[in-house]
Amino acid sequence: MNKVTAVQGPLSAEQLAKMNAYWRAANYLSVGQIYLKDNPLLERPLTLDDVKPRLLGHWGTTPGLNFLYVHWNRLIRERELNMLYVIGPGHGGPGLVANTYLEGSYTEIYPHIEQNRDGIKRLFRQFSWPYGIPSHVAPETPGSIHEGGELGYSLVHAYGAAFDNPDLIVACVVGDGEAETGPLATSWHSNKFLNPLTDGAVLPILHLNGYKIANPTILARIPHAELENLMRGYGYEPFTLEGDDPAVMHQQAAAVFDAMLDRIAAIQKAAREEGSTARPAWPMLIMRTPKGWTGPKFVDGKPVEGTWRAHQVPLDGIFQNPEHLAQLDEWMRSYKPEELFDAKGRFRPDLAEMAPKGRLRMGMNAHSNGGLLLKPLNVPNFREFAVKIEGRGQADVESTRILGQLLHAVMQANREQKNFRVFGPDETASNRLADVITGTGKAWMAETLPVDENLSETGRVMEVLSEHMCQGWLEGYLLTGRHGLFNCYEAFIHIIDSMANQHAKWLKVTREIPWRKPIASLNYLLSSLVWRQDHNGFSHQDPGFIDHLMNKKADVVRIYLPPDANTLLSVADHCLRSRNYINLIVAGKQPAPQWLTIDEAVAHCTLGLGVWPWASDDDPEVVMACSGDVPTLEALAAVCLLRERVPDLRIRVVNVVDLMALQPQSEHPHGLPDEEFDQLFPVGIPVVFAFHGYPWVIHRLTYRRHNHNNIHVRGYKEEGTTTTPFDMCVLNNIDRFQLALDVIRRVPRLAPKIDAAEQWYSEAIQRHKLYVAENGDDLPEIKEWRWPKS
Ligand SMILES: Cc1ncc(C[n+]2csc(CCOP(=O)(O)OP(=O)(O)O)c2C)c(N)n1
Ligand SMILES: [Mg+2]
Repeated sequence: MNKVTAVQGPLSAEQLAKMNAYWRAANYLSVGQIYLKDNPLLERPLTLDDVKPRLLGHWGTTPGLNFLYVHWNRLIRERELNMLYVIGPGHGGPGLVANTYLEGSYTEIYPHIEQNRDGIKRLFRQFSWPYGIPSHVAPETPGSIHEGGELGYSLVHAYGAAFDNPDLIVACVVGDGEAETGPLATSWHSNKFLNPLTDGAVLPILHLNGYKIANPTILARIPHAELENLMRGYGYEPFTLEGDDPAVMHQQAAAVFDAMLDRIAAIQKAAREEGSTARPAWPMLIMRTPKGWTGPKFVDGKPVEGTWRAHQVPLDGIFQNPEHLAQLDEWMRSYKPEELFDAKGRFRPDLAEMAPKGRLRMGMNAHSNGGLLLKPLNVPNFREFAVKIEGRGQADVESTRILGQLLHAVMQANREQKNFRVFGPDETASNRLADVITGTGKAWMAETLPVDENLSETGRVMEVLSEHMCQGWLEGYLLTGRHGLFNCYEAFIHIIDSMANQHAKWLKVTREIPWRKPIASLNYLLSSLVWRQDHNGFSHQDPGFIDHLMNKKADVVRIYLPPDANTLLSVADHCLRSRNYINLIVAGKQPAPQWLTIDEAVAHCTLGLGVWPWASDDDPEVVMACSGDVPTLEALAAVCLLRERVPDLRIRVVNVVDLMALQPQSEHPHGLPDEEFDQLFPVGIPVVFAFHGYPWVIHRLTYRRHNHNNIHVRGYKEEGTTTTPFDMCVLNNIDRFQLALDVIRRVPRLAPKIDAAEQWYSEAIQRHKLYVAENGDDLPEIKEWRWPKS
């Protein structure tokens, strides 16, 4: 392995030998991280005292990743490439740490990891060590925008990074196991959205090491021609690199990468200089190398290199088995560390100089620390789009349509700096955001027909029926310093629950890493909501993404339920300008009454929740709380019913826009101080709360509040079908009659009225049910109900 004989190819003999030495150094440092806590340069025979007590890490994927790093370094230097390296199998963390150390980035960012023996010792010791660094490519790893812990998102992140970055090349390793995941399988189609004129390039490498943890991979066990055809079918031009002899492989790799980069350059030239608008077949590489390449070939008589057994720690049980210790010693010495590091432990200068310099080093690429490049989004004055309120609740407006107008203006205002995109799974128009498409177009590099509308090679709205792709593209886009918004049907956003988890984790950790600069927030707009699935029914009814996000760190998540268009504008403006959050905005698209003037909306959103004085009495006996547009409508209608039935009842209406304000301040930065909460919801006063989502969300948020025992919540309780909007409320007991009855039941002095109220409730619901069954629509008095004009 170490004796690299000259083989014909683009590399000179010296270059080949040095590249191989560099690769040996990266592999040596990778193995060292997994195993050693001392004796970093193997200056004495290994003893058990040198070995970590817990061997935690993944070797199998690492030598392949290291091999590519060395080759990217050559190409970056020779071609002055601006290159980002995205690693799908992020469990190959030791490799990325090793390489960023060798190129000097690591020491620059973490000066205590010096370029000497002590530094290497610390480098080894910190890996997978309590309070050290994670075993995966993580936010702590320089050069990374991708954790890779949860497999499946590498390619979509790579594309997200490449959009609107015409000078960037994103080399992306896809694990052959990772390639079996749903998100990755669909991500190949991203090439139908990448424009060589205005976007950068993605260079996918399918790392066909043949195995996952315990099984072969599908793509390694189909005929090579079938695999090539699969890639051709996805629209790529497949190249292949196969073998295990380093000398041959370095030459072949250099030749194949030269060819692939020439191909990328030709595609870009055709688009940028020759006016070609054709969708190109971008090159991709199938790299067939052994799993655990250069590691132990056999352990305890069983084959390891080139098999699934190489996945994690090929030699375990070192403390029980002296033979394994000897084998580790032999394996590590096979890289000849004494030839790679000088007596002080410094990487040999003639090898070190093979790395690119400054920002060209992949560990230092500014795109991997997107906050460095982040330009603030130009957000035009949202007040210009305000809905005029002439009488509360009188006009019906589609709130998201108003937001669409703002988003359109945002798109125009950032046309020059090209750093804003809107993503959605085929529902942007359905969610009434069509204005953002007008004049902007939807990105589309595939075929178009005369019947198509608004498809454009330079479109900035990204629509694909894959929530995974929308989410992944947006993440890649944000992590490289841009802005965006993901609009989705409420029920189906759950498809990316897990991706949202991972992004939340990334944000949580980066907040604690000083050199990671803040990035734009990930903004979700959920529309097509649970309450208004008139034609779609039960399958489309699920407000549970709120519950899901609530589990995340309070520092990271914000959840807003604007009740009308003006509050939606104010919330959206705030979210688009924010940093390092996941903002969830839940807002309806159906025509709905409008409540607040724009000034009131801004004031209300600033507080997050508050009394609506125009609907409230002084010295309340009951609080009618509401959050979400439909619950707000029902709560206000209930207030009117109560004023008719119990004219002397004193009611306070509190609306909640910022859900997190309900939590105590100790739990969330937006939490309302207890004294203020007690003023809104006085101790001893019953609260009837109409909530957009699952009712226990409100209990969870308020359980430490003094008045919690008096908070009674109505919300979605998993009752649904294809029915009328008001019947949905009735089915889930959040309708105005139920809320009014709840109030009568809860206010002590109204106890004598309960029987009559229950009778009244039954009659009202019966009348409603009969009418709906007969007419297929809601009662006119329900549909046409308006807040009384003052
Ligand atoms: C979504 C997901 N499912 C399962 C795992 C557990 N896991 C970690 S590594 C691995 C095998 C990965 O195989 P491959 O992508 O081929 O990577 P490599 O062979 O390069 O290690 C699995 C299943 C995971 N990390 N993510
Ligand atoms: Mg594999």
